[in-house]
Amino acid sequence: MKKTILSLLLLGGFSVALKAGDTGSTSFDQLLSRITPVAGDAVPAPAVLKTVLPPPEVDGRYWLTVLAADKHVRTRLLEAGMDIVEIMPGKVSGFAHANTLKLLSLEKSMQVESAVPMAKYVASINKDFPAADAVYHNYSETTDLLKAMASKNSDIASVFSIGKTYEGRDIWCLRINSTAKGEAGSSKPGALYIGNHHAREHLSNEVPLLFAAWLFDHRNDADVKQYISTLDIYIIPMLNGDGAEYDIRTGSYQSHRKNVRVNADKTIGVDLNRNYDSWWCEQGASHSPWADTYCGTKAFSEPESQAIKKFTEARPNLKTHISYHSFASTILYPWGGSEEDVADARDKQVFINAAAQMGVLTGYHPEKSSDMYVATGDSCDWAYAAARIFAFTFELEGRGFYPGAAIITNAVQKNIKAAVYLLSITDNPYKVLN
Ligand code: 0X9
Ligand code: ZN
Repeated sequence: MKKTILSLLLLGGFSVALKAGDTGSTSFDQLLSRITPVAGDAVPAPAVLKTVLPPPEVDGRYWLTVLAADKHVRTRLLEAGMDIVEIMPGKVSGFAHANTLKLLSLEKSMQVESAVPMAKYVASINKDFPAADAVYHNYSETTDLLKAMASKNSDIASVFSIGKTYEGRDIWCLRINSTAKGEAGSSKPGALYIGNHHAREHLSNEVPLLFAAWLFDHRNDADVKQYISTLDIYIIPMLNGDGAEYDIRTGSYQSHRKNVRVNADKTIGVDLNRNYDSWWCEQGASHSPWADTYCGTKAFSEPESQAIKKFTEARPNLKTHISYHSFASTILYPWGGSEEDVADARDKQVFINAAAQMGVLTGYHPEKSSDMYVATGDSCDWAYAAARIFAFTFELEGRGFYPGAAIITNAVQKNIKAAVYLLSITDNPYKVLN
């Protein structure tokens, strides 16, 4: 038989479509109304792809579809170096290096149906949440919503980038302040909410993002109005946009925790919550690049943690902070990197009292961070040590990193109460001692 390459199908451009029911609304109630409970077990099916893909820029492979009538052909394909991922009637698809493609094109009995360069393949596949979790906001949807909210509330809100991620995405910050916009300084007491240090903890983006939507909807309530006019409120819902996108880019979750730095050994990622300069990499962290708790080559080696450092140091008015993670239903306070309590007895009591109160509001368990485990280099230890910010790690609820869409409404509603409580003490956290 003649050497046959039936077709080389190169996929063209790919654009992210609005999800069904997405009206572009910024209203909190409408955003929540898009969330329909998922019946049964909300944890999605196992990943279809068996391989965790490296980012396209470090990959010289193709996504191939090759005619394969039976297991014997499949065996030959494996011998030619193909990584078979999907077996379909009469054909298979999978990854293959350029050399494998060359071998197959010389082999008369092999018929390559399509060969898509890796970069195009990665750009073309689903690149979004699995359908059941479509209400979660990916990077572009998060960006769009932040900008839409700021533009609809331009008298009190602005959006600016605090820096770029490893892959060059903007790290967006929504600011709510009735007098200062963008990066302009303010002497009003500041509250900072950050989500998504960890890529797979997608609920940790939803909570601060929808808290922002709620604040705008309730901007005329007496208490909210007062916070907006007297405080400097910052919301950075998706710190690790690269990781969040990496986690969903195949349409099946990749359980990715870290950012997407390509390490010296070609493994992917640094754990951003081990990369801050607070007893960096002494305990509960790893120097091994392949480890999920890899602390990086030095403190603040990563653009994402550097951006938070720069942001925080430029704003001495910051008083309170929540860093959202998932999942343990806990509210954690320093120290996390030491079994000691914070040295200042008043500060310690502020942490205990405020965490207890937010525990009542959420049903989460308040405790010292290191009571969960000792881990150095986390963001909240650093924020308190470097700037005396009353910084809390919230481990949101869920039975896993992918708790499904149905969990969002409840998680957001209870966390709004705690987030508003934090605003209520931001002018003077010590009032919780009274
Ligand atoms: O390990 C972490 O970074 C956080 N848990 S997670 O499952 N979201 O990864 C907890 C951080 C709490 N801080 C310390 N114990 N130091
Ligand atoms: Zn986390």
